[in-house]
Amino acid sequence: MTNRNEQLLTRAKNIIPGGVNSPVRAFGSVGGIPRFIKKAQGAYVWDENGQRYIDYVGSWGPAIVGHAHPEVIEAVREAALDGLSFGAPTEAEIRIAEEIAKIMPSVERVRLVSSGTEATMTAIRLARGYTKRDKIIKFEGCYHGHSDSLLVKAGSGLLTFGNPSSAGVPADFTQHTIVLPYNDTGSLKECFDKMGEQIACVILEPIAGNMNLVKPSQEFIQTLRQITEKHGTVLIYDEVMTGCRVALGGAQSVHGIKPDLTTMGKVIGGGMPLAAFGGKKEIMDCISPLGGVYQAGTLSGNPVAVAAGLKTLEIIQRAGFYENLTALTEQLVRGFNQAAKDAGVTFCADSIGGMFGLYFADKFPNTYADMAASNIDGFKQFFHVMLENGVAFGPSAYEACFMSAAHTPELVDETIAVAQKAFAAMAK
Ligand code: KE4
Repeated sequence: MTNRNEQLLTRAKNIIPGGVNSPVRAFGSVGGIPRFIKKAQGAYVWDENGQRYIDYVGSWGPAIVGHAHPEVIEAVREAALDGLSFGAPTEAEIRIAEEIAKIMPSVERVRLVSSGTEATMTAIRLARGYTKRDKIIKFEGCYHGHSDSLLVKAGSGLLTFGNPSSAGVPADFTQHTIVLPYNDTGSLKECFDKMGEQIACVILEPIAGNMNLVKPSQEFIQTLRQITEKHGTVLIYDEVMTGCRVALGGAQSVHGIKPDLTTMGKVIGGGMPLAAFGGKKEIMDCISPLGGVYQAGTLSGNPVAVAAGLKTLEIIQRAGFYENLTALTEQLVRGFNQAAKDAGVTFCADSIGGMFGLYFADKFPNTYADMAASNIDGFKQFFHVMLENGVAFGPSAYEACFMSAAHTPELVDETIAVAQKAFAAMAK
């Protein structure tokens, strides 16, 4: 059978770098041919060969209510009929801002942007403008989008400044970025003892998802809030992935922590280009036009994207939404753990809310190093057997997986049955 995916990849590569508009989609870290998706509905996606997959990528998080949810599509259709973009304020933007503040009480003021990268880039500029300090701290293994200050890998020494992790980023763009080990309270304290008064902000994934799912310790989270408070450093919770995903109120509601700024994306746009940053009024009032920290966007608060986001936020706040989502996720995790055990494959899975992690290791990772030490090749083998049998996960061992409300216990059982085949194949 001619493989449409292969044909399309060849054609795509003639005009789009790598044939994709975001690198992870190219299957570079798992090998094989990326699937060109023709359509998605509920818990399924179909590729250009007409092959159907039970989908646990969910567009990397946004599709939490299921793909092409009829109510969301209707909201988008209605909004589109009234025009696609005005470049002027609308009433709907007020409503979604009020919804976000209701869901995340730490957010007293919020501004909408079009991507998570924009949200984190601006939050850092805002923290620097507010504190009049230049240095920032991020953690190894956390991803916050592709703005220059954040494309940084750990420096040689523990407290040295980061080095660019991407070509095209001048070293002096990253000289103010300190990269510390995630979940390491000691190095955090050491860094603040040494230069706490110079740190504008700490930005982190409060529950990591870009080195696969990695949960921080209570000690690390508590220390972070205390030490930033003590030194007048802005604490930024990057909840682009965890917001409305691990719980309605995001990781901050799970931790019982009030960050100074929060960045959001993915779920709040329901699959359309919509993200946001927000937090303490005192800090947010530094943003233009009120303050001297500039930020802008032609499509910020786009009415069609806002319509998708508003309807998605309405659906996820219905009674029982997170109980059901969490139950489905835990059912899959239990089933995978049992299947791997039965097959004698070294594997474990963990979850929180509608987010889960698959690890080819004998224990849950606590750091990026733990993930890097896991059996990455094992994941690749598992990934392809699952894909060949109609189950799609993100094409990287370092990505978290996502459940949707459109999945059912029967679909999860079907997924577990495929995993039994995959683990059996691995055990041979
Ligand atoms: P975007 O610019 O891709 O909308 O958001 C960047 C971002 C910021 N913060 C966190 C915690 C994120 O997870 C992301 C983006 N996540 C990846 C998935 N790991 C997006 C997928 C991709 O890069 O294609």
